[in-house]
Amino acid sequence: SKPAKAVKDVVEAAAEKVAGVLTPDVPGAPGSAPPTVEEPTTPHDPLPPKAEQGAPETRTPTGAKTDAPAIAKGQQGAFLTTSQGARLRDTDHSLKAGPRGPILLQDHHFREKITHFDHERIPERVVHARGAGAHGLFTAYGTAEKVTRAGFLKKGRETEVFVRFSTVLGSRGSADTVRDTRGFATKFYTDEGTFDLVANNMPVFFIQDAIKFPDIIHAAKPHPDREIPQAQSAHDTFWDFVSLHTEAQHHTMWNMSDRGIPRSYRTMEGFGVHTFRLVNAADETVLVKFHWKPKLGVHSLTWEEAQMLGGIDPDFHRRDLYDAIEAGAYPEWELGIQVFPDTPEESFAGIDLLDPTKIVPEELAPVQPIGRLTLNRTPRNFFAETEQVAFHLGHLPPGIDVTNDPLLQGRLFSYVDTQLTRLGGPNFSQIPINRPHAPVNDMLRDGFHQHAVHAGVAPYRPNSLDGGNPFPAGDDENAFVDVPVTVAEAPKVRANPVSFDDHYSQVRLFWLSMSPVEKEHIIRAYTFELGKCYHQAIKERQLQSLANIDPVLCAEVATGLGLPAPQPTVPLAEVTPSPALSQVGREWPSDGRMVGIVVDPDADLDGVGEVRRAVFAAGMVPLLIAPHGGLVGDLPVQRTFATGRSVEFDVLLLAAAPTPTPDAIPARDAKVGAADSAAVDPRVLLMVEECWRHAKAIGAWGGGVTVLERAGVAGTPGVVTGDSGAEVFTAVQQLLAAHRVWERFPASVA
Ligand code: HDE
Repeated sequence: SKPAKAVKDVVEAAAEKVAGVLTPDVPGAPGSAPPTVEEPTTPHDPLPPKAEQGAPETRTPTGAKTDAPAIAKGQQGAFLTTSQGARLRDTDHSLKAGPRGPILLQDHHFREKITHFDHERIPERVVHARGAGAHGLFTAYGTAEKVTRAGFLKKGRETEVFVRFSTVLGSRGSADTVRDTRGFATKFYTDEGTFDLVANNMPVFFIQDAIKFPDIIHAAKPHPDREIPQAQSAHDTFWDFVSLHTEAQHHTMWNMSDRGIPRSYRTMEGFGVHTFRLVNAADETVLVKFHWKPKLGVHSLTWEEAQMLGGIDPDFHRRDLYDAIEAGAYPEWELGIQVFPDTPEESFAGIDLLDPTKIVPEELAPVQPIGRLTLNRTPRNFFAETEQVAFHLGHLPPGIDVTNDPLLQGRLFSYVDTQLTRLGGPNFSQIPINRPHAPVNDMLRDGFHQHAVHAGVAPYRPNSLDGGNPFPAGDDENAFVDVPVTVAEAPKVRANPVSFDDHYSQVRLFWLSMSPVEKEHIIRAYTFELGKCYHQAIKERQLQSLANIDPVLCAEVATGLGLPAPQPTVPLAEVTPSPALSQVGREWPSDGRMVGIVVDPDADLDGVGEVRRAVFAAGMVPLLIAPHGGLVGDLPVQRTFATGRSVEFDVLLLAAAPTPTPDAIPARDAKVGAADSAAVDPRVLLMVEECWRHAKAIGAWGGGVTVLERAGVAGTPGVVTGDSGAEVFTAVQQLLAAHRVWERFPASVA
């Protein structure tokens, strides 16, 4: 037929055209000679060495040095496009068969948009799911040079870091201020390979052997049937486990202490927990424990503040970290090491250094500062950085090695393994936040989410085809050192050393190192948590552990629970308290603190302005609290009586006695709307009451003095008045050195 002939003509014409394009000397082209296949008889010339092998970028796109616009922005250009770069006319309506018809399968934009959204979430971390991260810089003092060859610890060296703080038990969306251990994981992007110091804010752990980790976590996570309680240890399964598995008692007491409810990530210490082994240039070794010491001091919330914040501001710690960094108040820590001789016993002053339930008191082995960490940049994208960052204890540069601590050994397996599920495969080190800043020259290939376009044909050793590359580093080429530690000839066993059997002496040491007010908090925490348990046998069993730690502690908690206090079943340990463990009774710096200032248009606004300037000059943050937003006089208001609550301030200053506004909730004794000119806004009274109860310094001048009187706190400890704001601020600043007005907390134990 005619159409069939037309098709034939078109096909023939096209074939001619193609034949013309293909030149005859191209093998296989029409008219070319048949190819000859020769077996190679001589080796190829080796390919030139390839240091990088087209491996992943060695800089993180979020690092300061790569702020190229294309990377800095998620989007490029003005117009909305598909993921393939085709511009889109409409992203608000799906493609339908008529305005009232069903959506067409054909709508590629709809499907791409919804499919991508459907897969936006990855599994949260099995522990430490809730976290906050920040970038920073580590500067070495050089004081560790004698004990380690690690280049980033040489004097003056600066290394970029990323830190992720976290709680342990809660899900990604849980509250920040729950009673829990905090993670403090630091990635040092050193030029000799990444070093991850995956630490906690407590120096001991619940278990001595990694094989028990699923047990403690299953016990502490919400109950499997109802999935409650969230982010808490105050429930039966947790106390069931720790009362049966008494090596957990030391860590448990740290959690019950004020360390379990930090004031801020900025006011937490960090601890590597395990003992590590450092190797110097002469291959000499020492054993060390890592410590982070916060510049702002070690501070905690009160339990009531922590509970209130869970509702008022569940993001309290995350917000605090980001606000501080973005305001230029960069949080700082000193990294320090306790150094011990590397003897075959691996112990110091009778303390087994391989037992992660034990500390070495700082009084016996001082923490020697080796460098300073400054956090100076918040993440640009939470998911890309904070969520996708992957830490691993085995990320070690030359000069830092591990020990046989059985908890550490197990962690060396777990951290890579968990990323396979969480980050979807073995190439997670190519994710920008995880990319080393040192050149990468591995022979790892392919796998899910492979982003590198590796060159070369021989990712194996030995090879001749890639010129023998890459080569193992020789003795003088700074390779990682596996210290050839002698492993004692011993039978293969599932057992612990005998020294691991002491579960109580260091808990007693911790308890006896606390000030009376800290002891009181510990008693209340145990009483609260056990009071939340339903099973009598669990409470009784935990009381038995407390009896073995200290009879006074046990008796106080037993009274609170309405149970008899048992007698100890082990002799009480003779211990020397370690004052370094206490947060009370020391002089702390006051910078970084939040100063709430209650004002209204009748306040002494010149005085308030002066105080604001003084607060800034002292490195603290002034927050004006007023009946309404906007300005009071020419001063900017940060909080209103509706948005501000006492819990975010370390100090409360009152420059006015604001009368109630119509939106005020009636307080017990306030007559809202009454013609009582002395009536103070009940929310301001509540603020004063709460600050007083939480032992915070309170100051007032001018109209503010009336509020103190109405709240009934005038003249009590830590409540100051004066003729001017400046005078009052100076007085409260002095009170801040103790963090809180501790004498307001009654302590029943000495
Ligand atoms: Fe972890 N831990 N852990 N841990 N850990 C994880 O790794 C694990 C332990 C710590 O912000 C997981 O990537 C085992 C001690 C921090 O991303 C997982 C054992 C210390 C973080 C894991 C321990 C820590 C983790 C979950 C017992 C303090 C958060 C997600 C042997 C020194 C890191 C992940 C971040 C996270 C395993 C005990 C600190 C499952 C098996 C002791 C700060 O791999």
